[in-house]
Amino acid sequence: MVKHSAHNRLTIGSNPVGSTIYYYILKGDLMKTIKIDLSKKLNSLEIIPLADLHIGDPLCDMALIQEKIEYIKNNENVYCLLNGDLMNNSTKNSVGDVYGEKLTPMEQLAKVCVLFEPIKEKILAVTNGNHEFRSYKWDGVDLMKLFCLQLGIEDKYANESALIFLRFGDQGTHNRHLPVPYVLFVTHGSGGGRKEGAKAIRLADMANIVDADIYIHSHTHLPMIMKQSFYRVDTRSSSVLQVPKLFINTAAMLNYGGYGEAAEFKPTSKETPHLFLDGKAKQFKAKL
Ligand SMILES: [Mn+2]
Repeated sequence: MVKHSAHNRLTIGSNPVGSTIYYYILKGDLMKTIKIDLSKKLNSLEIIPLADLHIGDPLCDMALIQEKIEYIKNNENVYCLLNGDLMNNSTKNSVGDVYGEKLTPMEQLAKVCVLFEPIKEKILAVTNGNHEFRSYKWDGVDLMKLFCLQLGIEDKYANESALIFLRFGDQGTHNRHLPVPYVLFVTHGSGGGRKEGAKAIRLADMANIVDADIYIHSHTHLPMIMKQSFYRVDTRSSSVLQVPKLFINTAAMLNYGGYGEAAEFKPTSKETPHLFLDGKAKQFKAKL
């Protein structure tokens, strides 16, 4: 029996030990949605989007990555999103310096598993980057899916983009103590364009795909925050509301040199924006 569930997956039969086998749709017309309900006691949330770590690249700033992970681990209200290119994954068939890698692809996968295991409960979503996708493209092995299976967080895996329905906090007596709802749209991003304007367009274009409160994009290695506004319609009450939309582009955790220097890219900043959500009323901002 094939049944379509609300979580974007097909449920097909049962395995011999009785638990259900899930077959995720790799390519489909449904967007991956992730529903997360956190504590009503949280007054605020700080979310660090981590992407473009490029672990395995000799220029990867491992000390900075470890510092971020420690910060997430040691602060109750700090969570993270993993938005692709965690691994550098230079392979025989890919562009990139396969001979210059500090770790083999297998060692890189093991490293990300060990690094993120202590904070696995605090990972809100995991998307694929183009560097991880190389292994799927050539050999059909999805490295980020393996990472999620290893950590037991398959529910946080998104093949491409993820639409996150996040609720936490308490809106108080006047709002029946409901949690504050936020919608985040997260994708690694793709394609080139070296100028700041082209990178900003890639980020802003996310709003053409789906209506969300916060958009998070990576890949272009330019830390950036911008805010726009939008008229959101509510068909049930036949009303329209002007709402803010926040756009975040993440930084890469790479030092300057290598491919970037050879291709005459500018040195980039390794500081990445942090997202702050309020737990009493719907308010959000990012800081860089
Ligand atoms: Mn990328």
